Amino acid sequence: METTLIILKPDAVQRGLTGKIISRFEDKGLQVVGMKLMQISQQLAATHYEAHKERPFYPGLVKFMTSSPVVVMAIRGNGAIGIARNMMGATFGSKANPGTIRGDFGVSNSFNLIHGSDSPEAAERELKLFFGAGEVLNWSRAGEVWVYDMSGGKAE
Ligand code: IDP
Ligand code: MG
Repeated sequence: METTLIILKPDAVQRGLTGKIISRFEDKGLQVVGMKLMQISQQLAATHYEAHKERPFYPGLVKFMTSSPVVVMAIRGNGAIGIARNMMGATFGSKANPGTIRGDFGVSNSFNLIHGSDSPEAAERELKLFFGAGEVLNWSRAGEVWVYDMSGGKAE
């Protein structure tokens, strides 16, 4: 099972879209194992986006991400990192396909509603940045056996 970091960005919270977006992950069958509303500090935004430090959009990105509360989520499932990225769609709503979160809920070339880790290495790093010890819960879903085929002893 993979766990990925999802951030519902300030525009998603301000536009009242968090419930709809969370529902998409639940409907898909992915499991929410961590979730909180928080305001991202300058320091945390800088660390999280350090790979983009030299990009022209970086100052605006940090300003946007720290401007208003976000919802951070840890989401788990087989292949959860790639599944979540596909559900998010292309980086901007103007280009993202219908049926994706960015494609269905946004039109901007800057505000884009959601972040998702793009690799197992990124997920591990980012989950540690946003969740402290004990904030990601290993809990059993009652309906797990109808989400995955468990007959072979593992989730398929
Ligand atoms: P991703 O979120 O789809 O992985 P990245 O290219 O990794 O996209 O960029 C990280 C974030 O930086 C984007 O989600 C978006 O918020 C912001 N960003 C990327 N490119 C631009 C741009 O050209 N203008 C404004 N913001 C941008
Ligand atoms: Mg990225």
